[in-house]
Amino acid sequence: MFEVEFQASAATPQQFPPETLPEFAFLGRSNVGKSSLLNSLVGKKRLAFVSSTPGRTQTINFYRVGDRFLLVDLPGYGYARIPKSESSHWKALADAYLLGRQTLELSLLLVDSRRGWMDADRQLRDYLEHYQRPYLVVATKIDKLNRKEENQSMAAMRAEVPGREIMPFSALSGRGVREIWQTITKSKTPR
Ligand SMILES: Nc1nc2c(ncn2[C@@H]2O[C@H](COP(=O)(O)OP(=O)(O)OP(=O)(O)O)[C@@H](O)[C@H]2O)c(=O)[nH]1
Ligand SMILES: [Mg+2]
Repeated sequence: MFEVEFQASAATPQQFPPETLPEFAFLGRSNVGKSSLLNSLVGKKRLAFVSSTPGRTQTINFYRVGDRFLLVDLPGYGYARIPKSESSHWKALADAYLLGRQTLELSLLLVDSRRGWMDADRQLRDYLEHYQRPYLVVATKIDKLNRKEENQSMAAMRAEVPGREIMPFSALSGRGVREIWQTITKSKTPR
């Protein structure tokens, strides 16, 4: 395994660390499970901060995996109780990162499997499509669904993005960790 280390926390684009290694970014609504996925991937329970209160991660946090790549935890969006000023801050920070970052290799767009696509997810998906940014869709908290619900939910989500793979994931059972890890490590760069 690799040594994993917290690298930087950025509240403004000026605080982004230098563009050195390829980066994999975790995007999704507040509480969808971004930090939990990141922790599962690296096998550490408490690397990225997990909270039952939505909207806790307000900065972009960078974690270095060996000398191979960075995993990047973005603040959640779409949480109704976040004031307007903060959501425009989110947008400015996310724009700077998603559009400006030269080393961004792939975004993982997380969608809660119980809810499926929500408007805020669709907006971000359209945004990534519009700017032709590569992304992988991950359906989170799949452990909360039974087999039938899972089939329905995955089918409904896939119907909106024909031809695109959606990976089911659970931080609880570890399902999907290997597939997502493989997608990251085979994605061009890692030596
Ligand atoms: N059952 C289940 N619960 C999960 C899973 N992933 C995350 N959770 C729970 O969902 C809540 C939110 O998880 P986080 O990983 O903090 O979510 P986040 O997307 O980083 O949230 P923000 O940083 O607030 O945007 C926590 O209570 C987690 O324990 C999962 O796969 N299964
Ligand atoms: Mg988080």
